[in-house]
Amino acid sequence: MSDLFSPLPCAERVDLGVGVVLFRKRLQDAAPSLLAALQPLLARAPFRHMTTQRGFALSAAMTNCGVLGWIGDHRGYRYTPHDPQSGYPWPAMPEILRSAAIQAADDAGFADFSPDACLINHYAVGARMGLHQDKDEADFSQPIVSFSFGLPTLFLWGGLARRDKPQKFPLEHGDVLVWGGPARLCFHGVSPIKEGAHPLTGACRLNLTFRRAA
Ligand code: MD6
Ligand code: FE
Repeated sequence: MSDLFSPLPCAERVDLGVGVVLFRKRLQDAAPSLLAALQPLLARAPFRHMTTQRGFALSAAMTNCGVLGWIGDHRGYRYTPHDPQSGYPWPAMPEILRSAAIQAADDAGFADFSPDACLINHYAVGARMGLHQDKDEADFSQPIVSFSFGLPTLFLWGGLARRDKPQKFPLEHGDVLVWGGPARLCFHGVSPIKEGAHPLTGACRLNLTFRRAA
């Protein structure tokens, strides 16, 4: 494996609970290469605002890469093999991203992670994501691996019931969060992005979540 992903001296592992591991700044050095790998696929499958079943637009703009992509429309949330906007298959998951996700899962204690979907979220200033569970995947035995780039946010981390009061911790540029096992169905969300500009992404936060959907 390339030493692009070797831990930085300032990188830090934080065990936030059973099945939840934060690797702070893990991707800081690799970020320019990882973000460059996104550019060609964003040209083919641009960011767009998905909607809830009732027709409300989500505030983060989204797209996907991988064999399957997550969508939301009047029929609800689900995974599809094709981008409904173009009719073409979602762009392939770049190997540099896939291998970084698998390595992070492995380091967190989830061997054999085999992602077939990567949801890419674009948060402009003010965008947020309400508390939700990731439950549209077929296989909850595999974790979710989340990469954060650009502007920071306060991540909301709740429990297995919606009423459980969420904790808040920052997710910053280069952070990796791995989420699985008994925590796989925990509620979580993203606080509104505060104004700012990041040298690599500009005035936005980007989040990639790798999943085993099928
Ligand atoms: C985000 N992430 O951080 C949205 N889900 O922008 C998620 O919803 C998420 O980061 C499951 C596991 C990790 C995540
Ligand atoms: Fe989620």
